[in-house]
Amino acid sequence: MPTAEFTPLVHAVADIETAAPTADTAVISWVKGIAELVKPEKIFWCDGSEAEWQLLTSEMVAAGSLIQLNKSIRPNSFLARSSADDVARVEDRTFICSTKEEDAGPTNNWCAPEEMIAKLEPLFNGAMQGRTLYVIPFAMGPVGGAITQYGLQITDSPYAVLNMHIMARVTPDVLREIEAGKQWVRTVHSVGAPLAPGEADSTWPCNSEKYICHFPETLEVWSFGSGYGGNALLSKKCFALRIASVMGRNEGWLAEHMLLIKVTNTDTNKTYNVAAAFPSACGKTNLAMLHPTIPGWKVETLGDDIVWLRQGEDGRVYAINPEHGFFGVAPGTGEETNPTAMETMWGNTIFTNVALTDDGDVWWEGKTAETPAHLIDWQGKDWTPDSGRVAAHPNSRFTVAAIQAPTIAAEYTTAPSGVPLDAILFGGRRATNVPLVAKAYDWQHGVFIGATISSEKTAAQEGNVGELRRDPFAMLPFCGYNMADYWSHWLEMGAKLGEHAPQIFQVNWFRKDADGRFLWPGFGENSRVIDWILRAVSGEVAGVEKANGIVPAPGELNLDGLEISDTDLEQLFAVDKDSWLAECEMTEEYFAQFGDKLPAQLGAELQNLRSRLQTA
Ligand code: SAT
Ligand code: MN
Repeated sequence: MPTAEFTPLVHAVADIETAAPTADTAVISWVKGIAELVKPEKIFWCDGSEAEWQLLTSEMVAAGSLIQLNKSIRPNSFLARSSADDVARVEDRTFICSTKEEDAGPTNNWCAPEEMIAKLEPLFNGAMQGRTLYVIPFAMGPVGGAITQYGLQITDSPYAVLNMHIMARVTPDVLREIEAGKQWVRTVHSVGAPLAPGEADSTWPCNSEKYICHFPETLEVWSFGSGYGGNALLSKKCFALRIASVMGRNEGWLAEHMLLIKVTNTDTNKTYNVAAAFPSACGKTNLAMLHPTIPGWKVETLGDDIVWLRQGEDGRVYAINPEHGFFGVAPGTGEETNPTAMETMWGNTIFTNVALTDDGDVWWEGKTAETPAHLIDWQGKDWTPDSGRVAAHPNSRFTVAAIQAPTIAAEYTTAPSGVPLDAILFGGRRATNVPLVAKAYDWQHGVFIGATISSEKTAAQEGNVGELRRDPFAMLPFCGYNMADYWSHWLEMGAKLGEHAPQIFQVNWFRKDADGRFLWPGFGENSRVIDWILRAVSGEVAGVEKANGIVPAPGELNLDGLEISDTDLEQLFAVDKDSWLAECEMTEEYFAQFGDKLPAQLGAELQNLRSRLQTA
C-alpha cells in the first residue's frame, strides 16, 4: 500500500507551472504543449520511487489490469495480459522521419517529418482524454556518467511507467541534469484509447492503428497505439538504439545492439570486457549469463541487449549498458537453459503474457521439464496440456532489474563511465561457411564481418549456402539512419581509435554437418571459444590465417573433456571455396542496394576476401 506520507505529484492540467518538480522552461513548455494536444484529465510527475511503484501497482491490481502473483512464491511481482493484437514490436509501423529519405536509407521505413506530423496530430489530439498523463524523467546510464544520456517520456500507460521503473533509471536527478543544460530526448507515448466520461477502461487499452516514429533531427520519438515492449518503453529500442545511433554519428560514439560481459581469468585475475552483437534468437541472453564449462574463467553480466561505446581520455573504448533491467523473452528460459535468468526473477518482476499457475505463480513453455496439469493461459483462458495451443505467448516477457542477476558485475554500479572494451564479437545463425570463431584481420575487416552478419533463411548444408537473411551488426530494425552511413561511421571510429581499437571476432555456434546435425554443443561450452578469443587478445595464441579470418591453430582451442571428433572439428572451420564464392556474390548483390553510399572500404574487403579464396 502507498505509504501515508506519499503524495504523488498528481495535478490538474491547469497547474502545470506551479506543480512541476522543475523550473526548467524547456521541460515545462514541452509538457504543456503535449498536454494541450492530448488533453489528459490529470498530470503525474513520476519520481521512480518505491512509493510510486506501490501506488501504481495497487491501482492497476484494483482495476484488473495487473494480477498480483502469490507473494510467498514471487514477492512484489505481477502479471499483465495484453490485447491479442498488441504482442510485439511493429516493424512495418516503425518510421524514421528524417528530412531526407536517403538519411533513413533503404533498410528503414521513411516518412517526411511534416507528412508524419500531419498524420500524428489528429491521432494524438485528445488521445489521453479521461486518462492520466505521466511524465517520466529517465537516465540511460548512471546519472553523471561520461556516456550517459537523459530523456523524458510522456505516457498514458501506468504499465509503461512501471516497466520504465525497472528498465531505466527513473529519478528526479535527471531534471537537475537537464536544468544544468544537458541535452535530452523527448519521447511521447499514447496507447491511443481516450475514455469518454464514465466509460469503463479495458485491462489493456490500445489502438488498432499504430505508429512508432523517430525524428532524429529533433531527437524526438512519438509512439501511438501500442502498449507493448519496445513500442511503449521508449527508452529501449527507440531511444537507446534508433535515436542514440544518430546522436552517436553526430557526436562520435556508437549505440549498439550488443550484450556486455566481464570475463576474469581466475588464474591471473586479469579481467576483460567483451561486447557481442547477435541477431535475435542467437543466444544473446545465454552468453550474457554464461556458465563456463572449463576451469580458469569467470563470466559476469553487464548487459544483455544494448551497449553504448565512447572513446575515453586514455584513447581506449569505454562501454556502458545504458539500461537498468532486462526485458527478456520468457519461453525457452528455464532451470536447464538459463538458471541465472531464473534466479534473477525471484521477485520484483513484471511478467507479460505468460501463463498463470493454480498457486498464483507464472509458467511458460520451457520453464520446467514438467508441464502443469492446469493453467490460465496468456489470454486468461483455462488451459491443459491437451488444449492444442501454447500457454504463454511466444513473445511473452519478464521485466526485471539487472542488479537482481546473481552474475551482475560490480562495475555495473562502480564504473559509471563504463568499462574498457577488449573485444567485439559478431555472430549469426549459420549452418554453412562461417567458422566457429575467426579473428578479423583488422578493424576494417571486422566492419565487413559486422556488415555481412546473416542467418540462413532456408535449410542449408555444408558446402551449399542457403538464402541469407541479412542483419548487419544485428541492427537491421534498430539503426536510426542510413545503414551504409552507419558502416562509414564505424570505419571512421576505427581510424580515430587506431591502436586502441578493440579486436573484432566472428563467432557461429550453429554450424551443421551435411546431415543437418549441429557440429558444436554451444551453451556453456562456448566458454572454450571465449578462452581462445581472450588468449588471442592477450597475444598468447596467434591462430592461422584463412581466407575468412584468423582461426585457432591446431591445439589452440581448449577441448579438454569435450567429446568432439576430428572430422567435426575440421568441418567447424572448413572453408569451402565454391560455397564462399557463392556467398560473395550474394554479398555483392546485398551491398548494391546502398549505391554510392556504400563505403569503398567494404567493397575492397569483399574483393580481398575473393582473392584470398582464389589463392587459398
Ligand atoms: O520489445 S523490445 O523491442 O523491447 C524487445 C525486442 O523485440 O527485441
Ligand atoms: Mn534486442
